[in-house]
Amino acid sequence: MKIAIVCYPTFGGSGVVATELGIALANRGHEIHFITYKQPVRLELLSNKIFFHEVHVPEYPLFHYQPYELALSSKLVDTIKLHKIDLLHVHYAIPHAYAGYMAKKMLEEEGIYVPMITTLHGTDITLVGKHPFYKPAVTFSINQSDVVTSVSESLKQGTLETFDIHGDIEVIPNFIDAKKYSTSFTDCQRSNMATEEERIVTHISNFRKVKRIPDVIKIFSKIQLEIPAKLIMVGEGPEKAGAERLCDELGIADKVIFLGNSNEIDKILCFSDLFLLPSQSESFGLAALEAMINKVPVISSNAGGIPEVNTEGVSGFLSDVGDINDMASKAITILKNDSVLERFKLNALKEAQRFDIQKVVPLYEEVYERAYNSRFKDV
Ligand code: GMT
Repeated sequence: MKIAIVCYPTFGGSGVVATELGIALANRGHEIHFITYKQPVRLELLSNKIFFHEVHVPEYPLFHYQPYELALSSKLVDTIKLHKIDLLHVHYAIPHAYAGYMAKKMLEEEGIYVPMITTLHGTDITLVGKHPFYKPAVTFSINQSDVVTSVSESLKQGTLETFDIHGDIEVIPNFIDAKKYSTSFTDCQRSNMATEEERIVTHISNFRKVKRIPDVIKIFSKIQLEIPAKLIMVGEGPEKAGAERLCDELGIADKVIFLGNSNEIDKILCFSDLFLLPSQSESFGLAALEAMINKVPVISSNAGGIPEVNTEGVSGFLSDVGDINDMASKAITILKNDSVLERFKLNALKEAQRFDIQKVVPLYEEVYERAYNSRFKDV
């Protein structure tokens, strides 16, 4: 099939999922066209099955806000016509489903029917999408999608509770390529980061408020009082400067390493002993899954879809949002004993294998087949 994928090209989870999905589909013989404003960060290899089409938004002084949706929908129309695309898969409802709907309508004027699959990722629903300023447009574009998928059961329920949705929402979870991790690094370069007796605790995110970055720092601050440890903070975002200040205030700046955005997540997770994800809300928690496949147990909040990924007492522990004492004491339980840590590490890997790409990508293919075949009855 020829599939157009619209996503955010940044380090955010939805862009990562869309990119990895596109690469996996190309490996299974599909022709994939990414349409976005920048080459997606994880899309390193352009093959003869993968194409990237950049959306340009010309600057015009009259506009206070440059109309990205307009440029995206025009680009979709041109690309779909030129490459005879069979279907459109948009990741993140805002504004992609909206622009996708406009493109569909423009194409229908020319007798071309392209089904649209919309995948809901989380903040497009839980944070941004439900804002009254966006809600009618988001509801409309979800309802106009031919198939809607969500990355967790929790996000599906949240969407049905928040919006007036007419059709079904299918849950297709985030996934991970377990094969990629089956040969573990022999040299994790752990010694660059910590001494032998120190445990390494890691957090990876885009440092937005929803990630509760101060909780990460405070949890670690309690851990390091009991166990020699280092904290590795990976990512960039609005909460980073405050986090650095908090480390100074707590007197732990020498134990916390801020690495910024990284394309070497697997190497970092390779030497990590524990992953912290105390988010306020999290539709799935792809970062936790990436940790787990790298044998890193997870201490997380029990928000949103995280319990569907991190299994209590098996791959890690879950606490109520903001309960940093509980999270710290559970982290210490895992970290203080070598054999306990080893057990959690192996369990984390086993739990992550539930989401292997080989199991999940065919679910998207089934959806594509169904949407594609429905075009005859819908026109
Ligand atoms: O978590 C983020 O801030 C990035 C965000 C995104 O939309 O790119 O991630 C969301 O989508 C991921 C992929 O489906 C999920 O694994 C994340 O849990 C979800 N983030 C939130 O719900 C906060």
